[in-house]
Amino acid sequence: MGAAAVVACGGGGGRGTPTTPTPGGGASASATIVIEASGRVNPSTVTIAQGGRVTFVNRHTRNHDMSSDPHPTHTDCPEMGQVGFLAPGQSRTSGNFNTVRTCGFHDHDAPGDMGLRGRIVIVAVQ
Ligand SMILES: [Cu+2]
Repeated sequence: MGAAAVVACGGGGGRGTPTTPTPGGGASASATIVIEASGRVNPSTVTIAQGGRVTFVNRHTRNHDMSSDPHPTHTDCPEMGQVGFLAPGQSRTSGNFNTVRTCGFHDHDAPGDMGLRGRIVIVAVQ
C-alpha cells in the first residue's frame, strides 16, 4: 500500500492525445476501404493492428482526395498523406499506422460529405 507512483497526465495541449490501447484480438494487419460507385466509403470504419496499413480504392466516377482529419490541416495521422488524390479507378495505400489511436479521414474536396468520412482504428498488437 505504498504510495503509487502515478504519472499525471499533464497538459491539455493542442496535440492529439492517444486513445486508450485496446486489446488487438483479431485485428487484421491491413484493411481496404472502397469509395463505392455511390460515392460513399465502405466500410466507413476499419480496425487494424498497430503497424498496419489501409488501402483506399476509388470506384466512383470522380476524383477524391482522401486526407487525415482535421480539415484542412490534416495533421492527426500523417500516414494518410500517402493516400491523397485518387482518380477514378485508382487505389493507394497509406503508410504504416504505428500509433495506437483512431484516425478520422475525409475527402479534402468535400469535407462536409459524411458519406466520405470515416475512421481507422489502430489497436495494439498483443
Ligand atoms: Cu481536408
